[in-house]
Amino acid sequence: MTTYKLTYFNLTGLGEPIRYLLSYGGIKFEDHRVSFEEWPNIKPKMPMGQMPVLEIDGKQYNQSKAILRFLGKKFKLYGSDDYEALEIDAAADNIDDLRIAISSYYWEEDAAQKEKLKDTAMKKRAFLLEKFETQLKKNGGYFVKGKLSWVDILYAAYCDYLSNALGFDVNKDYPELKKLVDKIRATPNIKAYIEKRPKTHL
Ligand SMILES: N[C@@H](CCC(=O)N[C@@H](CS)C(=O)NCC(=O)O)C(=O)O
Repeated sequence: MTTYKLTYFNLTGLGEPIRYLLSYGGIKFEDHRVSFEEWPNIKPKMPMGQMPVLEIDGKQYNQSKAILRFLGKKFKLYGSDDYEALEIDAAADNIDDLRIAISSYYWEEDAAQKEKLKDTAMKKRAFLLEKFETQLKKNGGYFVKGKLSWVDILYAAYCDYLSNALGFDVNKDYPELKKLVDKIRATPNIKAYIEKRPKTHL
């Protein structure tokens, strides 16, 4: 039997979409969570010195989006043709633009710079979520072509991180996005994972 081991910090972040997707696909995996104290010893053992890393039968694979695409193909969640796959990829990059803006603000330590980055992140959120909300309305409640794809799962999984970083529900005032996230979190395998995962601040 193929074995899967995901190594990431004890956070949602970039690891969580992979955890959601593996759970969705009914794949049992070792959820290896590394503490910040352990990380310096583990870093040199990672292919690019970063996480998440998914080991499949002992072979390490890095880059979260590459892993999501691989799993998306495996679970038939990557559109019906190359054009749909292109739209799914674009949606994932649009969502990443939001994550990067919020993440840069959250991790900034200089108070003045943090204020500036907060303003940028809030503007980016308003702009992008308006666009995503319209996209979902046009696509029957999903990002692409009225059906579930890995990018919907990516978004739902990122919302844990984004909401915690902002200190409020990132989808507040965006009912279509909220509905999508609730629907994905209610999927039986993902719901079971959420119920058993460790509670983390981010
Ligand atoms: N593009 C990479 C980014 C990976 C990344 O930035 N990982 C961060 C955690 S979210 C990390 O390992 N940071 C610790 C370090 O760089 O030492 C991906 O999507 O997997």
